[in-house]
Amino acid sequence: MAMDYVVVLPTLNEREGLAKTLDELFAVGVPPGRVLVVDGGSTDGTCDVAKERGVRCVLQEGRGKADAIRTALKLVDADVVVVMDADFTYPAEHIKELLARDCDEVIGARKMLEPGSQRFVYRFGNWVLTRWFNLLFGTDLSDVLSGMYAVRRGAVADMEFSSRGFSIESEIAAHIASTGGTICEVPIKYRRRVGEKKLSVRHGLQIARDMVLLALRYNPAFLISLAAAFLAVPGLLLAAWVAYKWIFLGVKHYVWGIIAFALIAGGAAAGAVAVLTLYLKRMEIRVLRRLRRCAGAV
Ligand SMILES: Nc1nc2c(ncn2[C@@H]2O[C@H](COP(=O)(O)OP(=O)(O)OP(=O)(O)O)[C@@H](O)[C@H]2O)c(=O)[nH]1
Ligand SMILES: [Mg+2]
Repeated sequence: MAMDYVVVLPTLNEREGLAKTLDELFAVGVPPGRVLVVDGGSTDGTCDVAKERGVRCVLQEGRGKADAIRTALKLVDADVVVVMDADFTYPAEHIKELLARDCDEVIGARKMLEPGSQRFVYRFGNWVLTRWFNLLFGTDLSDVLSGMYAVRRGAVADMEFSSRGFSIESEIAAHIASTGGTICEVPIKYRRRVGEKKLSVRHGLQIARDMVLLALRYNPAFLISLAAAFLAVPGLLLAAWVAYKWIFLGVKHYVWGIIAFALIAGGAAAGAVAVLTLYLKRMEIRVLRRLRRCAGAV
C-alpha cells in the first residue's frame, strides 16, 4: 500500500479512549497531521482532546458510524484511509502492517484477544456474521466487522453508501468484493475497551439484515439462486409423488400436478435470471478492472 495515508477515528463520547488512542498513534510515528477525528456530536469534550493535541476534529454529516466514515472519505484526499475505533481496542502498532500489504482493503483481523476484550456473545455473533457475509459474497474472511482496516480511496470512490450505523464495515467489504477489488487480512491484537460500548446485540441483528440488502444490491445471483431452489426443489418432489401415484397406483392428482408444474417453471425462470445476473456481474467486474488499470496507467 502507498504511504500517503490518513488515520480516521470515528468518535462518540470517547474522550478517554481517544486520548489514549492518539498518544499511542504518535508513539508509533503517526504525526498529528495524518489523523482526522470525525465526531458524532459528543457532549464530553471529545473534540477538545483532539484539538489539544493538534489533531483536526470535524463534526460528521448525518448520524451514526457509517455517516462518519462517509464524511471522512469526502474530506480526505490521501491514497489510503486507515479507519480505527477510538476506544483503544486496536493497537496502533498494526498500522504499518496494514499499510505494507498490496490490497484494496486490508482488514485487521482480531486474532490475539486480551482476556475480557470480547464477550462470548459478541465473539460468536462476529463469527456468525462473518460466515454469513462469506456465504453472500463468496469471500473467505475471518473478521469482516473489525473496526481497524485500511482502504484504498480509489476502490471506494464510486461507492454509494446505503448502510447505517455499524454496517459500514460490511458495506465497504461488499463493495470491494463485488467490484473486482482485493481484500486481505492481517492478524492483530485486540484489547479491552476504554469507555462505554456503543454496539449492542440489536445492532448485530441489524448488521445481518443489512448484509442481505447489500447482497441484493451487489451480488443478487446468490439470493435469486436460493429463491430458484426454494421453488424448484419442492416442485420436483411434488412432481415425483404425482407421477408415482399415477404410474403405480393409477390415481390422478390434476391440481397437485399443476402446482408442481408451476413451482418447477417458477424455479427454472428464477434460475435463468440468476445465470443472467451472474453473467452481468462478471462483465461489470471485468469492465471495472480494466477501467482501474487504465486509470492507474494515466
Ligand atoms: N462519529 C461517530 N462515531 C461513532 C458513533 N457511534 C460509535 N462511534 C465510534 O465508533 C467506534 C466504534 O464504536 P464501538 O462502541 O467501539 O463499537 P464496536 O467497536 O463495534 O464495538 P466494541 O466491540 O464495543 O468495540 C468508536 O470509536 C465510537 O466512539 C457515531 O454515531 N458517530
Ligand atoms: Mg470498538
